Amino acid sequence: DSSDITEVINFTQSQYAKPNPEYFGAGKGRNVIYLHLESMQNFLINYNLNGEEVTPFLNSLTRDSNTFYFDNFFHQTAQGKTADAEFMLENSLFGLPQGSAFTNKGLNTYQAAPAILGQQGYTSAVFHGNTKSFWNRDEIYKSFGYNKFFDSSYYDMKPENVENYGMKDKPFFKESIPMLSDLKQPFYSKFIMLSNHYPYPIDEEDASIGPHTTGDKSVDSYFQTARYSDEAIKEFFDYLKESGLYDNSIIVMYGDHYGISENHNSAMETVLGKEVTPAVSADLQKVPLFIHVPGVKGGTMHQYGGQIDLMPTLLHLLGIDTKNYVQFGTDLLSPEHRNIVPFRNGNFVTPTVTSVNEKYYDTKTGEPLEKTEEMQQEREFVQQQLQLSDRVVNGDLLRFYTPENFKPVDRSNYDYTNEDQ
Ligand code: GP9
Ligand code: MN
Repeated sequence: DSSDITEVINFTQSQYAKPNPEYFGAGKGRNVIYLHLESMQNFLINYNLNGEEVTPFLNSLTRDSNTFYFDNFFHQTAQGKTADAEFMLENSLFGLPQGSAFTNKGLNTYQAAPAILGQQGYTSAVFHGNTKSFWNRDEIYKSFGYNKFFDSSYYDMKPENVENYGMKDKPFFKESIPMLSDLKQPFYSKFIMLSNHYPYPIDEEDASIGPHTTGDKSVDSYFQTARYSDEAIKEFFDYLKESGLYDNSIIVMYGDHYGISENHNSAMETVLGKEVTPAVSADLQKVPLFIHVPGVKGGTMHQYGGQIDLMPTLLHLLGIDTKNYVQFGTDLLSPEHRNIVPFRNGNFVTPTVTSVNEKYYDTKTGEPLEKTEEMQQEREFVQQQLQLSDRVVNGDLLRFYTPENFKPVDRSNYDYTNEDQ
């Protein structure tokens, strides 16, 4: 009931990290373009396979003068995989410990980014080359206030354009550009990629590097599909530059979750050339995060954070203070950002401590550590954060709280029927 939401608000208010004046509003009024980098893990960045870069374009962005590259950024997903990643970045709420909030909590009240920005004059849209009901997207996007959802019915799904779950990334981006250009600006948009998805099948003509040689089939081809996706992103950037959108858009790229599960640890030992200890395994949950902001000097950022932190980071760049919203993450660019990354199972990582199944390791060396009082407090903080987030989602508690200057979303205003079908 409403006393539960009071406890939540007290917690999130006490965690609030106020914006860094250097970056607050630095991207005000810009379009937002999210690229959901399917299954992209951070170890691919600057990885060398037989003397070749796997992701040369993403690698080049680590050196781009208007791009932040975060090299200690983690996915925090559980069973909901892609859907959990989306849920966190639209709401700064954690996904559920079991199942997926997308599937089970689609009708809840949310104060999601598309709705917040919609009330500031933004048009919002998702682009994805799979059928709209997958992960219950066509329902929960209404609760988030997404104006448009371009699913596979908007794309030419001829056999040569399709692989695995849907559109291949290259034709997907190519066909998306006219639809993106038609949106009223400023827009808030998200492109959910697909080609780099387990078990990483790839047509021979799309493979521009050879497979890895671990002997584990899906691990080996992962490098080829990642290269294909990297090339597709480069092409997309070229389209954005040609259309003039590039100079007026914040582009955020994030890996959604691991691509290689723990079932493939022995192949990963070959890939990394070292043993996959518990601390290395936690480190493997790093995913790339890039934020391109026109006119803002970027660089490689070492703060520790996760997907829960993306929404406040973005809103602050757009000049929207998050203080009155119920958000469990904090702005990565704020000096008050808390360098602790909770995983959905209660494990966590800080710059010094990695906690796995109630054992503790040195984050830098992987050596076991004696548990201290501080570690215990961090563990309790993580538990509390996860539990309070779950209470919000399971109890649909945002029904009981409407932030100042926010109008609740009316789901009946949204409909994703493709009129041309
Ligand atoms: C499906 C796609 C994949 O539409 O987004 O979801 P995942 O299997 O990665 O959760
Ligand atoms: Mn995914």
